[in-house]
Amino acid sequence: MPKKLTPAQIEGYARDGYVCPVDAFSPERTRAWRDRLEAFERAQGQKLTRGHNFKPHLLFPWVDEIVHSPEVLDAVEDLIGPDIRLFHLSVWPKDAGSGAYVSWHQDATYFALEPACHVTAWVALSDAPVEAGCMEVVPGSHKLGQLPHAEMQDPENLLSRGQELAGNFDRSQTAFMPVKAGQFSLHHTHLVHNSRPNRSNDRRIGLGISYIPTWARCTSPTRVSAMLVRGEEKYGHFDDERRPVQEAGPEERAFHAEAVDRFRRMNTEQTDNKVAVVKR
Ligand SMILES: O=C(O)CCC(=O)C(=O)O
Repeated sequence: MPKKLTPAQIEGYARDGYVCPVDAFSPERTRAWRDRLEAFERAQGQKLTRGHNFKPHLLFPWVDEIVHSPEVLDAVEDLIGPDIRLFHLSVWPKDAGSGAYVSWHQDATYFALEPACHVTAWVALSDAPVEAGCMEVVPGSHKLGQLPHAEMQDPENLLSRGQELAGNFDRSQTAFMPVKAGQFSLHHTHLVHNSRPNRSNDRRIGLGISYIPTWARCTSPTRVSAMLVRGEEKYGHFDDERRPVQEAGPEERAFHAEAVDRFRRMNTEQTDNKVAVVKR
């Protein structure tokens, strides 16, 4: 018996590689989280964007609340079972009218997960309609397995390595995944997807939370950390992550820096799926 998703949504995920939208949080609760994020950015004098957007669940108790929430985890459990680790989390902000975009890619490309079974819950902290550059996907492409990627050196591309699907991949049949603040979408790690620049009047902000079953492992030489968020741990494939207590306190910052460093090292060790580096 599924905990949150309908049988049709579970079938849709198996067939198409995504589910969208799923209701989760009230507009008020979601707005309060956005306000916390933007207050932190103002205090730091820096926006959480490319280069500063990894693993905020280790810094902010309010992000910890989202990643442990039954509203999200019940749906994730319906897809990958009851024993769940949070493998990675990126904040995806696009200012209104900016050129920021995300190139066509598959999430699995630099994750070294065996098997490639992770699911990303993209939780909207602001409305993300089509004009704001919500995600766009190629339905069913998750069945193709890992495809080769090139790396594009383009500062507007929010992907940390500028990775982009190589070759002439057929993108004539795509679907958008618009979500309202407080809703989320789910997508498979091999689903081909991108997102275009934000042409709306508001900032578009989402948290891409990547969950894995605890039995999945990371094959990279660098051992990475991942947070047990539900169920039991029997495998020891990851080092545990510390839950934040104080907002961006000294212990939180130190743990976060070490975890991000290890994650980036693991990332750069993945060269198998890369075909070229291209300047734009
Ligand atoms: O936020 C976006 O536009 C892209 C997010 C993404 O690529 C992901 O969550 O895997």
